[in-house]
Amino acid sequence: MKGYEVISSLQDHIGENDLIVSSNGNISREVYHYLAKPQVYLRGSMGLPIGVGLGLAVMNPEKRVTVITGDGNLLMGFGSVITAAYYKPHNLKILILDNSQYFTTGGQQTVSSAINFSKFLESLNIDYFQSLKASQSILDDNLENFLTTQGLNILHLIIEEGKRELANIPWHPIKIAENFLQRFD
Ligand SMILES: Cc1ncc(C[n+]2csc(CCOP(=O)(O)OP(=O)(O)O)c2C)c(N)n1
Repeated sequence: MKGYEVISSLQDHIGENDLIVSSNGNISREVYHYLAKPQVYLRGSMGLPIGVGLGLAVMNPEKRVTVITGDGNLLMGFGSVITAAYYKPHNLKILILDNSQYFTTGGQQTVSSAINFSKFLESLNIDYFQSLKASQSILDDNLENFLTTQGLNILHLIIEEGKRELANIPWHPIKIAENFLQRFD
């Protein structure tokens, strides 16, 4: 299953109360094209989505914040997983879309396969954690639990390569922020 298929499946599970933060590159493009707008589409620097999502979750306890991150972004900002685990906001969900590569920049291999996610996250006492190969039945069985279980939740999904021809987000980062902030009016 491809990342954009996972992302478009999320649309059936989210509403006005959901804030989405997506990692830069292809994943932000997919979130822009396949989920309700506006969300926080990170562009430019890698490594930031979990830190941004943690801040949003802490400041907006009545909202549900879902971070959608590639494995490359996760690896670049791994410290933020530990910070999130320390504060354990009840409303933060982290969806890792792991294609074992930096797809956006041409498919260079990442080292995500070096991580034993279960063992690593066990030490952090994450409230909900699953590591699975993405498929429709896996999503049917796990997505709702992942999103609705109270606590800091992590769903690690192995995915196939995404769509290369997706158009870039037509909004400058300042416009992305302005559009997103209108949701708080
Ligand atoms: C700090 C930094 N280094 C490198 C890049 C170039 N770059 C943009 S997207 C990307 C790959 C992101 O990988 P991943 O998060 O796994 O998502 P995927 O592209 O596989 O969907 C890279 C290397 C960048 N934007 N920022």
